[in-house]
Amino acid sequence: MKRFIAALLSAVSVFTLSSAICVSAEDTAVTTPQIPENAVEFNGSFYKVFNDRLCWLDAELYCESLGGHLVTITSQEEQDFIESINWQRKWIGGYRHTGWDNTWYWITGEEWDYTNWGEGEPNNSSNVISNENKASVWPKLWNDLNLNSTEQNGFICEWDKYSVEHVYLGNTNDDEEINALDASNILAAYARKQTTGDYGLTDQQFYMYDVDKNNIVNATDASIVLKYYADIATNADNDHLWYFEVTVKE
Ligand SMILES: [Ca+2]
Ligand SMILES: [Ca+2]
Ligand SMILES: [Ca+2]
Ligand SMILES: [Ca+2]
Repeated sequence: MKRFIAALLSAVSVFTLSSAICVSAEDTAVTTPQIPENAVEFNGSFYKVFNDRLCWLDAELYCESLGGHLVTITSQEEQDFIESINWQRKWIGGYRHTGWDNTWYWITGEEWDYTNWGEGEPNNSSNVISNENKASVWPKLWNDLNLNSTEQNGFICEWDKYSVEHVYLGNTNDDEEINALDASNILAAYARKQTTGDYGLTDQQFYMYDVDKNNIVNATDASIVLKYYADIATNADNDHLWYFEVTVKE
């Protein structure tokens, strides 16, 4: 199962559909899904076609501002569904990573496995504008286009299946308890950082270890854990202090 934790504590930016030229990303924080009422459900995910002519990046930022992303088409079934709701040229969430290995990726990190390119595509060129590294449906088969291409006339957002879960911030070892072991794990990560320059934590672990959300894992986080542990020990009702809700992508 594919899962990641959306950072609810992040500031949520407001993004409007007024922009026609590609502008920079100011805040791409993942936010709680705000799925439009008229989005269409398929296989647990929701989809909506937008007919606004944005550049690829602005289209992705708009989807993100609603807690979604540009559609990722990872199976023939999903492709068939997209064809059933779209009869125009639209951006989708595929891009060629020109600054890395020059191969194609989905914006969500899903496996780039299924493809549905049109004949001769991706060709990284057209008679309109070159340097094509963003994917579109054209309207069915895929075509690579330039980021700022005006050859398409909209985009498709997707919202994945989410559930809301309670997470214990400070719980470093995926059990059901916050206790002294968690504090010592936090101190160990802090010590690793001091000696090797690296916490040795995954992004998700870092999120759990950094209890006070100041982007540093250190003794303060461990001391907060110990205080909460003491509170729980002396007053069982206090364990609700540890819950916070996160949206979990399934
Ligand atoms: Ca998808
Ligand atoms: Ca092309
Ligand atoms: Ca624990
Ligand atoms: Ca911290």
